[in-house]
Amino acid sequence: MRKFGLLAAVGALAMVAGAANAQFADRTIRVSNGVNAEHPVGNGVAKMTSCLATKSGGKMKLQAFWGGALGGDLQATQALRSGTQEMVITSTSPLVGILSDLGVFDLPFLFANEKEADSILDGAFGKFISDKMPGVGLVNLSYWENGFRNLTNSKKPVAKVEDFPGLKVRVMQNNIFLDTFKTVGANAVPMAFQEVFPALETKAIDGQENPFVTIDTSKFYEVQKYLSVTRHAYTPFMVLYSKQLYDRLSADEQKALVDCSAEGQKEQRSVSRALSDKSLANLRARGMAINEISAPEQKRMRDAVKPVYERGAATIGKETVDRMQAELAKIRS
Ligand code: KDG
Repeated sequence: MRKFGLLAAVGALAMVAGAANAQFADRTIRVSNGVNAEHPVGNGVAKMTSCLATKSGGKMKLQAFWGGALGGDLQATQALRSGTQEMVITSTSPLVGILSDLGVFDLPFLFANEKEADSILDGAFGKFISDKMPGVGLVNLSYWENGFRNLTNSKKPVAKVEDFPGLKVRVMQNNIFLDTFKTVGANAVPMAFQEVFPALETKAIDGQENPFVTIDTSKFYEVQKYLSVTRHAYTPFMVLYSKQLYDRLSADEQKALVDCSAEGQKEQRSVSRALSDKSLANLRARGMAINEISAPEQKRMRDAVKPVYERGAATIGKETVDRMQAELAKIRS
């Protein structure tokens, strides 16, 4: 036993010494997000924080700001580009004004399931998009999961295409989402995430769309009656770092950020998927009227929004859309 204890002590010393030899400076890294700390992004940030502490000997710390405290996704991302903030975990959708290719992820009914999403994001296509980020002043450390989006509203169940007209639905500030909801006849209203709850509460809008986990942790059940399981889009999160601040880090610090964001990704996706069914059950328990969409009606919805792909390619870029379609065809073959 004594020998084992001695070995463990030597191992721990080596690890601390290893961290001490590596180039790490004392840093507090501000990271913001639009959701609340209870969202699985909180689990991912906690994992990333402990990973950085281990790798840097306690020198690299994350300071998390929740609920859009440092501004919405787009505003925080612009702060990264100007070098006034280190990190943001943001949906890709509000960033299409910075890099229009990101709109590819917003194409309606693009992914069938999380497995496809992971294969695309963690494979060649995800790298193709990440490689474009330094050109707009950003470094994508990894993709985390926002998830499959579903429609909520305060007026009626939505079970078929004909139920959308007349609904005032908030969407992210994104041309593809605007086109999708306008194409099915809804009155689509672009809005930053932080404005959604008050707008629902005052009935300035009838509905919004988000994954179950976000609807649950943002307490939309307090101001929404109907939940329709549309799964109309899958939104990734990007774990973005300011390129100008990233370039000032040592190679060891950069590697620690990339490796620990990958650790955070595993944790965040796992918690997001484990929590999704629990969130749906909680939304039901909170009194939401929940309806599925029948297979024939799902097909009618998909057919109705097919023109969004062609119109979207004009802004996303045909090469990017074609590359995505080719990658998906490979995965599905
Ligand atoms: O920061 C990320 C959140 O804002 C995220 O929930 C964005 O899905 C989103 C929405 O609907 O704006």
